[in-house]
Amino acid sequence: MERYNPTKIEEKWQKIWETEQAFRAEENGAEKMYLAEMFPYPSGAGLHVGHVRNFSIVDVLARFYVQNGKNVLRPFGYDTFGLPAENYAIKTGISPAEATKTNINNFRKQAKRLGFYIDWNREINTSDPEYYRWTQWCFLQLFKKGLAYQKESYQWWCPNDQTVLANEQVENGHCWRCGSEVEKKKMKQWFFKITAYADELLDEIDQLDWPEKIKTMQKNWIGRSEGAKVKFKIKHLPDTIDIFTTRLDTICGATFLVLAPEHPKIPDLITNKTAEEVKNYCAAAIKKSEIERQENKEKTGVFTGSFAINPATKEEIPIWVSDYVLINYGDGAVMAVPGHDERDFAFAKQYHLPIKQVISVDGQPFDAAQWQDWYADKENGVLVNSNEFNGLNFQAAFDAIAAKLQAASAGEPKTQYRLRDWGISRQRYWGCPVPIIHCDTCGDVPVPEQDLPVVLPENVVPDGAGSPLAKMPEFYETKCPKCGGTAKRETDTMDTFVESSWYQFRYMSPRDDAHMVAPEAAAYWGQADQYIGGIEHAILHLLYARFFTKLMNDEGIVSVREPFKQLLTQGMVLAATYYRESADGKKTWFNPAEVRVQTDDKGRPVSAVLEADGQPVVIGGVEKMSKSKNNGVDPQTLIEQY
Ligand code: RRW
Ligand code: ZN
Repeated sequence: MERYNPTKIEEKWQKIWETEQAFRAEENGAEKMYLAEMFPYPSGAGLHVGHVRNFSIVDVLARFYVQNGKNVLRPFGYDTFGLPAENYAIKTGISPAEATKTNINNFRKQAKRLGFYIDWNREINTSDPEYYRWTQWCFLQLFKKGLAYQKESYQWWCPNDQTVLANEQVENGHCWRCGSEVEKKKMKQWFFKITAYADELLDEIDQLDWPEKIKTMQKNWIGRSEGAKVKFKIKHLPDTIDIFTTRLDTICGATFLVLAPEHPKIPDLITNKTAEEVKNYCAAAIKKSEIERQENKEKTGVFTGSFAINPATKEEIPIWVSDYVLINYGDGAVMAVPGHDERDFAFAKQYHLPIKQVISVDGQPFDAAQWQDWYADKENGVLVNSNEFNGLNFQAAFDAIAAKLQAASAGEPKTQYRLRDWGISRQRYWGCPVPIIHCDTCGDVPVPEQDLPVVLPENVVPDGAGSPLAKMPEFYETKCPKCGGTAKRETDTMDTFVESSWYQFRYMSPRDDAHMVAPEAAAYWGQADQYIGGIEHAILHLLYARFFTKLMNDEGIVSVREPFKQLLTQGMVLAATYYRESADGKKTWFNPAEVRVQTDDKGRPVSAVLEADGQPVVIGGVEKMSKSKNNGVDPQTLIEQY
């Protein structure tokens, strides 16, 4: 019998699919089915088998639903802005725009060769000005509502390269590029106010047909906690230190305060005697990463020299500084309750600060020599050593103490989130320009809508040292749209995740030059019925896409409040490993493409030989594709073979 020969058959059909536009989707009133994968960064290496697996799952579904009479939309596009493309340009000297073109052509060719069910009329590329003009337009709507704003925040800064570094570009406190020691620098950055949607983003998770694991990850990321805000009066000043706590019941056991080294009130608290030590401590702490600071190591800290008044006990308690407190959680200050919080306990031990028991569980003896897990028990404890609150359980104590503080204007119940506003500024070239003009007279002026897009100059090869845009007067020199005076264009570009937050809607009307999304198309396609992609995007991308959907729905652009009805996440692609071992135990790994495998009648591998010499190799385990095991497979080889 003749074997199925794909190379003989596929070419003919792929031509027919192309000329007849067989996979074209139209808004035709039939029952729709919108399927999408997480669109690729088109790298120079071509499609990875991980891409092929991801896109094949979508493909199978598309063909299945077509056979079932659904009107299937399966678009495709490229996520082209970002650091990898910029770094590739720095390395090769080829402009990102140029490299992107080549890479897209290659990706498209490979996707067509795979015969994917794709409506090629809807192809998008996020670095195309016709695409990102709508990202800019959306930014302007957010700016008008105060949902896009500028704020000072700490950034990693390389003093040698004069550039901001992303967290992942800092290696042990040194610049990944030049090796110089990096600094934290306070800089004005653009933010999207995702926290304004924290409650909705959290509450609607339960309605999604998504894997439970992903839903939990999103919930934890948003991290809502109910607690209270408390004002501790500073003893020698008409001012307070504000803290957030989820354990207001333990306030009578707060024996000291701890501030983050970045806390803005530290300069008011230091004394002649403590100033130098505190300043040195803060300067060193600010250089550490958050991860380093949160590690379970010996606590360090320094006394400011000042005291605060505990509003529940009226006791004077010392104000300390320690790097285990982070500036961007809560108010960058905690009331330390060493009797009932493990980290505060460790800190109190280290510096011989008083440890006071205020919760008792079943009369068990409290031992300040060693931490016990039940000290943190919120369910079973009642208050002791807490004056009029003695004997109350958690909730009763919380309510009574909150009422007392509220009456004295010293605190109130508060909901706090782990989620922070989304910093979208990048002092980088290869991204969507922020459409703002800075005028000395008028302040931050939005670029008028009719002047969009603010086009990113394309013939630029970045050198990695600072933003090229900030060095291009032909880009930043401009006139103020309000007063006509000399003004400066914003040179920050946006985080790549901004583009990928709304592309699933642009697919609905990719060539519309009057709308971000055409209203009829938005109404018909609604949301993606099924979205498929890697687990690495479980938190940020999916959260940002959900946030943008809510923004766009509030603007009346789309008809839904969630972007993806159903979600399928994929993990790693695995492959067989093959090796030979030399006498001294050194292993040499062979790529599956170089190996011929003999199988038994059930198709199970029994032995393998190297094609090159016909000699046996050992069949190793099936493992995650990696360079070290040499088991990566170029999809091109597989396409040709199968
Ligand atoms: N452009 C972004 C992106 O991740 C997506 C935006 C929506 C933010 C496994 C999958 C392995 C990846 C190895 C290798 C994602 C892979 C899709 C791989 C696009 C997977 C790619 N672009 N899953 N993928 N290489 O080009 O998870 O075991 O990096 O769903 O392909 O990946 S991307
Ligand atoms: Zn002006």
